[in-house]
Amino acid sequence: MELRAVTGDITKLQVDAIVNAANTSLLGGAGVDGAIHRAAGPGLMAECKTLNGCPTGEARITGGAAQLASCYRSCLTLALENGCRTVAFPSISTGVYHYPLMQAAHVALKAITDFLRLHPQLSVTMVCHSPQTLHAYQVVLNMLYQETKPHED
Ligand code: AR6
Repeated sequence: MELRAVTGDITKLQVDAIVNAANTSLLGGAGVDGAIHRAAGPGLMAECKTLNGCPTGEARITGGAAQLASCYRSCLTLALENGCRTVAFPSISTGVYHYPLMQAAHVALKAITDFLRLHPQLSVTMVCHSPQTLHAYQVVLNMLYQETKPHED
């Protein structure tokens, strides 16, 4: 099991799946969604048009994928079902949607950690696009790690 937070551009990661933070139409937007569509080219939009949107809290997978906790779990479930072992997430909902960063980090990392306990073959990277985002995810990662560490008397 591996869970880490790094800074960078999610479109540049060598992983089996990257997760987008799209709206319910799945038909493109700004932020990480725009970056992923620019990197993927027009084929991704063509595929998204066939999906008929995605309700909040669910996930969809394309060739090139809250209810925030459910959204992370849905993504990881889909990744597993599709044979992906390494998955990169952006900080979903904390850009255009303005979900409070620390709360989003806590929801995301708790959901991912719980999932990875059951599926330790998965390796997850949180790709943080700004120093503030990376800081929030590192603080929460440390906090969760302290909570789960066995007590030393
Ligand atoms: N790699 C990693 N993270 C990135 C990248 C990148 N290349 N580019 C931006 N981010 P946002 P949301 C970060 O706004 O809040 C769109 O219009 C960004 O700095 O992309 O879930 C959709 O179509 C922030 O930390 O997603 C929806 O309508 C994080 O990704 C709506 O915005 C998420 O910011 C979704 O809003």
